[in-house]
Amino acid sequence: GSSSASQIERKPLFSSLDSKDVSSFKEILGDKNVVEDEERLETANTDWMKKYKGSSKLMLLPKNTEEVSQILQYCDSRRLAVVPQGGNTGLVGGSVPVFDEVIINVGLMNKVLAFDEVSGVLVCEAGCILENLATFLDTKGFIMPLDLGAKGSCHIGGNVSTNAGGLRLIRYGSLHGTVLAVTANGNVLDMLGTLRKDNTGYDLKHLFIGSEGSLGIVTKVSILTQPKLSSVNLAFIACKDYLSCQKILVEAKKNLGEILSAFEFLDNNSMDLVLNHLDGVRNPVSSTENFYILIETTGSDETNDREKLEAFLLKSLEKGLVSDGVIAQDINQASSFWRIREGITEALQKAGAVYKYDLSLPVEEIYNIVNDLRRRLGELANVMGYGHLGDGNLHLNISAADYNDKLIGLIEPYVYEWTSKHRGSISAEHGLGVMKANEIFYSKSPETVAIMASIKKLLDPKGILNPYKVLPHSLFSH
Ligand code: FAD
Ligand code: 2HG
Ligand code: ZN
Repeated sequence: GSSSASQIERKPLFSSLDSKDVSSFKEILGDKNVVEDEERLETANTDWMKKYKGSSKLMLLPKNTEEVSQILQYCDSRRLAVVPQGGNTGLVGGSVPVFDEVIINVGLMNKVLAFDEVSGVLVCEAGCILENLATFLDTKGFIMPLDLGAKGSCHIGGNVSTNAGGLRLIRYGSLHGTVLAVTANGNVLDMLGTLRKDNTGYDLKHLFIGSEGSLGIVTKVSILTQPKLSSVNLAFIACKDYLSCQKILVEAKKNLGEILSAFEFLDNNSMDLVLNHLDGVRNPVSSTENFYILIETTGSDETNDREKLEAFLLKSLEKGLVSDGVIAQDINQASSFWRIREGITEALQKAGAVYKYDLSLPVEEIYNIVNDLRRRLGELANVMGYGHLGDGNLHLNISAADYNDKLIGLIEPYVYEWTSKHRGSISAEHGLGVMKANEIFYSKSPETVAIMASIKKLLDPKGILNPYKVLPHSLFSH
């Protein structure tokens, strides 16, 4: 288990589930959607990394907003703690119970409710799987404004609740810009607008975007999608040093700006890991280098866009910024390039124990922390750096044979202090979950956290929504 999660104690003020509760839930949801089956609970109690494990005895599967509202009212009256769960792909232990919290999974709420082909606004239920939405939109000639490696399992409600970033943020911005509204519960708050502009008071939906299930359950989402453009190109390039990576980023923004749709990087340790642990993957460029970059462009002028990317690559080669590079010839080759970048998380999982950090840092500092940590850990672990370079987001991953206190002691608080010193964020896109709830002060001032705690108390006075997550436990001792 993880060291920080195992130091938490169950709050005695929460009730324990009894048979009367189970009958009440069955009355609300019907027998079938009140899950007590041990095997299904084992899966739902365990996170994607198999690092965090709860001991919930019950999972509830509501079919609509009204049912969610009834369950939450019941839990609130009984002071039963709950954990909202989506696709359970979160990487900070936020989506599984810490103790015996009732799991509420909105996976049955998976209908598209409306799509407007003029505005591109999609309205759907929170349990829709991201990839299914993308497939639906494809038939209409549109794309989702976000894309991530977990698309086959993660829910749009989970994406909104974590304010997931991913591979397209550089182009379409964060969900704070694209999600038009969410409906959250306890009391049903209907914020499901489809307007692009609406300045009538505080925009409360933003509180729910990225709140990780601590303020309410998102049941519906309305999101601005983008027209699917005809020309998508992808370059995979190799670079000798980190300084060149930075220069390529600056050049790419300058020369490809209006068509740039992704700028991702990985170091050679990450590449090695993927080559060793995933089947059918090979290095697209002939040479082994210290860094690899993926540059994707999306535009509407097929000849011009491709020539532009080719010219960019050529110029970068001439300038010596790039030592080798290829442009994908077709969709299959493009997906094989993406497989390398998107497969790192899976490869890490196969390689052993993973210590995962998700940092925002000034771009020029990003690789310094990787080098510093490598020096610090020496032979004890394999340190990998990769991520969304175009957004200043480093995924710092440390792979070792097992989880042990010695290693944790060398990594934390070192990584958090380093990040804080450079005014970075200790969670760029994955959230705080249970892993970093107590570390929030490395990135937020006490005054800010105090206001967050007041908002939490206002919307969830009994603290039943996803306890032990997001905010420090010390703030909610009673
Ligand atoms: P879960 O994991 O089930 O839940 C995540 C959090 O949201 C929990 O705190 C949970 O309580 C809460 N929650 C879920 N649904 C609801 C709801 N309906 N209402 C209220 N709260 C809810 N993340 C990125 O940002 N960018 C990436 O590029 C990225 N790539 C990934 C690649 C892989 C291979 C994997 C395994 C994960 C990746 N992630 C990434 C992390 C994860 O996929 C995202 O955080 C995703 O948004 C979580 O969605 P989910 O439906 O699985 O939510
Ligand atoms: C990604 O960008 C995800 O691949 C996962 O955010 C990162 O596993 C990680 O650290
Ligand atoms: Zn990421």
